[in-house]
Amino acid sequence: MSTTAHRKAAPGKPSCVATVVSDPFVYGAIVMLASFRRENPWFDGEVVILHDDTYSPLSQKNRELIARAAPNVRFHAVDARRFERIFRFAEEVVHTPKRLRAAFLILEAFTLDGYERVVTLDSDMIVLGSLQLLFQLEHEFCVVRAHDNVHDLPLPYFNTGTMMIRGDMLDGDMLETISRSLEGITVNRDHGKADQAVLNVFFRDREKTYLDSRYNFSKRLVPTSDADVMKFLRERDVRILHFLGEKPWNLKIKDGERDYRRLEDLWLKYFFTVASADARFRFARELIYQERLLRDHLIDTYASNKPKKTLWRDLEDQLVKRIYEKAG
Ligand SMILES: [Mn+2]
Repeated sequence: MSTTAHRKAAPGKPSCVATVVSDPFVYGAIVMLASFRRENPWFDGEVVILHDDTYSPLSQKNRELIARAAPNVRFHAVDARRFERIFRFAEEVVHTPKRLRAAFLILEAFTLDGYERVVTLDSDMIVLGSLQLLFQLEHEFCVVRAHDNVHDLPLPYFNTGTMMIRGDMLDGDMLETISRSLEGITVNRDHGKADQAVLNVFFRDREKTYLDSRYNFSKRLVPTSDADVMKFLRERDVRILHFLGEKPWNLKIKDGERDYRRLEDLWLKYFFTVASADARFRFARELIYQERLLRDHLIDTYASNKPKKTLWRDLEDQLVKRIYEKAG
């Protein structure tokens, strides 16, 4: 038995929660971390915040806000050079746009072998109940299947919003292992984009255990007709609500989704209950900034008769550019 393997088997190694946070996701992270803490007061492990100055920058101010939502927090800067081959695969084979590179940083969670297990959660989630099960299961890799909400059918791939990683799947060399496994691979099925595509390819022939959908419940599965969304979620014992697609802390610029206002109200209510005065102030300023950007673009578009599609693209570009500018 190698020393690494021996260290792995040693009892008493702690568990952690890991998540990727960049500046635009800080409001989401505050809600996710505060709700996790509220529903899981028994958890005394660390929260590992994965970030990177190039692809997922996190300002000092935002780190302070996060530390307030999760006291036992550790900021872990990722070495993005180790992701080069994964980026290349994603961009050339599954055609993931470059701007989604931040999403890949969650793969770093597989390398955190100083822990007995790592539970990863997206920062666009609200934790609504106990996640104790995720800290008890003895499998090596657990995820929730993606769901086709149009046909109400489970899909043949998983969503990476909630993952439980332990045993052999938790290894300092996992980025190398994943990179190597992608060489020469072609993809003939849609697994989604970014980290999700990469992990679904990697786990194609590897063992995985599916968790009940309550541990990663898509907002798209909540009917808009239901008057009381909280009642709907409670009846299904939903433990994690996932805001896939458009985020509740962003103004809706695309209008491309159905109306999730009631679910977003839930998120807003949560945010204003748990966030510090400082975070609430910054959030208000952020909304004003977005509003102004949207207004200026609307005026510009209608004055010049640009198509609506151009408006969305310009707005997205500008928001993304702002994220990168902050890094420099
Ligand atoms: Mn997500």
